[in-house]
Amino acid sequence: MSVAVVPNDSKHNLKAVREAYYDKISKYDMAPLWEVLKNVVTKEPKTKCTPALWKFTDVQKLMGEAGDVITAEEAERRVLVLENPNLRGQTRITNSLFAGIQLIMPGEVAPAHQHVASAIRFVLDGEGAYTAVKGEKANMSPGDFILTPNWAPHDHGNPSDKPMLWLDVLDLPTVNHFETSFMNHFDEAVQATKRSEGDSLEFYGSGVLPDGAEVSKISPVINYTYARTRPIIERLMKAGDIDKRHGARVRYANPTTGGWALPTMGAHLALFPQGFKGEPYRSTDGTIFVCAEGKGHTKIGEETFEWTRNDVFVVPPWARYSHTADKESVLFSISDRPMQEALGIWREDA
Ligand code: GTQ
Ligand code: FE2
Repeated sequence: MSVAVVPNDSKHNLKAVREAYYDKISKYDMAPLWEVLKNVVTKEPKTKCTPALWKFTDVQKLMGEAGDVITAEEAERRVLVLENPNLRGQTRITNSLFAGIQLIMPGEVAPAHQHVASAIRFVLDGEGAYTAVKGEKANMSPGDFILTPNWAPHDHGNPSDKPMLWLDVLDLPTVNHFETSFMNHFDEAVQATKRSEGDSLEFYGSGVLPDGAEVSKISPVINYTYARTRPIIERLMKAGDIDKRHGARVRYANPTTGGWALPTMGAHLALFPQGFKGEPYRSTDGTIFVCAEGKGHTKIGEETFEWTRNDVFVVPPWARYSHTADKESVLFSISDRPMQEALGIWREDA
């Protein structure tokens, strides 16, 4: 060891000695943990994500203009990314999830491809466009929750006479965090479908399973339709099964395991009676909400966000929030909770 000459232990000298030492170790690609320890092992979750809300009136207008700027075929996917205001340029709504609004005009096709990132669609507006997933066509209606799991071939088409708009949520930032992205295009823009519309929901979502059904982390149900799910939250509410924070809420489940529908993203649908004043809640999973019906507001930290049909908003990890419903309202929500649970790092503060 070299003999560092420290004539007196004045603060100034100590600082100079340390700086010199840091410069020296830097040449060996090393750095002193003690200078950054408090930033990397924080007492509580630290997030770069900020609360934000996107009004559907704005989305609809701006998306309509996107239809004039580019075709779905040219764009491959005509999507406007909902970028968290504190994560601009990073193509994400939270640190782990991507969200975007997709538009497909009458007669258009978004060609078949597959990728490692899993996607979900939550249908906002229009009627009669479809997404085809692993050989099953899912005709889209508002409120439908549609899965496009990891590596599932998928294409979208709109044979209807109305524009079709939906929310996409993908685990892209996480897949890219792990640097594990692959993707593939198919020669045929539109995949051949082997199953009838709604087969997967009937086969797997009816309390029975086809004999010998494989148990998988990925739900075999392609489309959890609003027509099937909405009456269930209505019954829950009528039965008085209303959580003080979350309302009358169901979890979209994988019928082969009872777990989440996908290993990376978990979703719920909640009904609030008119006048519902939710108690505050927080959890470590930053959560994306969509108002499927009604009108209300959500207090996130010190800010209040007013929402109505098809507005999208995001709650950062560990931010305290509470919902209030002016009318009977339905909120869809999705987060990275299954990933956090799989890693044993998910926490809530009830
Ligand atoms: O619809 O296949 O928003 O691959 C981003 C990537 C949608 C899609 C997105 C995609 C898609
Ligand atoms: Fe895709």
